[in-house]
Amino acid sequence: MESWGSRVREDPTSLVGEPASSLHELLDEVDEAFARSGSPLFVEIPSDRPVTLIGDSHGDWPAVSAALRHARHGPVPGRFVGLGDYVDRATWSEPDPAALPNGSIWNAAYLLAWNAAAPGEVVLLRGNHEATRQIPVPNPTLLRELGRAYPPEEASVLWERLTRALERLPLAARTANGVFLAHGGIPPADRRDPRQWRADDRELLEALLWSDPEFEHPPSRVVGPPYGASELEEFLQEFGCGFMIKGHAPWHSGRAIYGGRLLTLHTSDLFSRFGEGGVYLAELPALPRISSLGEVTLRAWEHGAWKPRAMAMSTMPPAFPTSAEASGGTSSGPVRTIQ
Ligand SMILES: [Mn+2]
Repeated sequence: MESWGSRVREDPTSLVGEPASSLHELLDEVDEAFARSGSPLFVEIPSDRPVTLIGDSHGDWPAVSAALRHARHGPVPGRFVGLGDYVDRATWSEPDPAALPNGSIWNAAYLLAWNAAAPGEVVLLRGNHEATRQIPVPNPTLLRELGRAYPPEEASVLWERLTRALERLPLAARTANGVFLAHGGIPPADRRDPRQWRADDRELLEALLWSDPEFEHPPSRVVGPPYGASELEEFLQEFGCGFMIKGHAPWHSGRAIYGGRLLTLHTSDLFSRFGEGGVYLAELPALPRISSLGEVTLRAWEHGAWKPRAMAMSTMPPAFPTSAEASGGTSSGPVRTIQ
């Protein structure tokens, strides 16, 4: 019989209604793949093929599987990178969602199955929702979703296994053509050499998985140091990169900030009304060097297709709006469009 890994890679909903043993079998394959790869904290991604990137998906397996199919169409499959936050927040509805029930489980299983089968082609970075045991997130839903899909005594065992797998994902990546990739921010100034990174370094986890650019730092976020334009610029130069692509902050999804050095993506119906509005992916061309975001194709999921979308580019980083400005409905600063 076909393995659960290959069935799930074919159809993310294969596990729906199946016993817990099916997910356990899939997680066996995932664990074997992690044992082979050694779970590095940092990944260098070749630029011999185009790279498709997705941002926070939070259980939206229809968008994720459509993005992965887009990345891998054609005779030579392109590479695919997830920027973290695959689980939790599957819906705003409580307690039983109207859409995407248990989406976190099927999304995580789908992505982990692909990563296990094609580790060099499907790369998954860790988001803050994949590190909830080190740094808790408010109102995680994965355990509740497992409790809805499986008997209670199975749900906690599966949560432990799934969480352990997600905790083995790398913290950041760099493409050979000079793009830095992480879920939230950049490493602290004294941790710029990934060979020195440690899995239990909480300050490093906060900076990479939780931090936001300072001018859009929301007052509610309490973890991770905000970073400024010059700090990012200095880091990118030191790191041999032209710009950074990340997820994490839905309020500027689809928008480039800091003079075109930082693009944020969200790939989830749940957050599609935030930022520039849309379910996004970005494509890096297979060039020896990408020096600007102008060479990156941004696409939004519209009527069953990934349509090219002009990238909004905020040129002047404004101060985070005061409550008076925010209530006056001022926008986040001058925006221009690059083609
Ligand atoms: Mn996040």
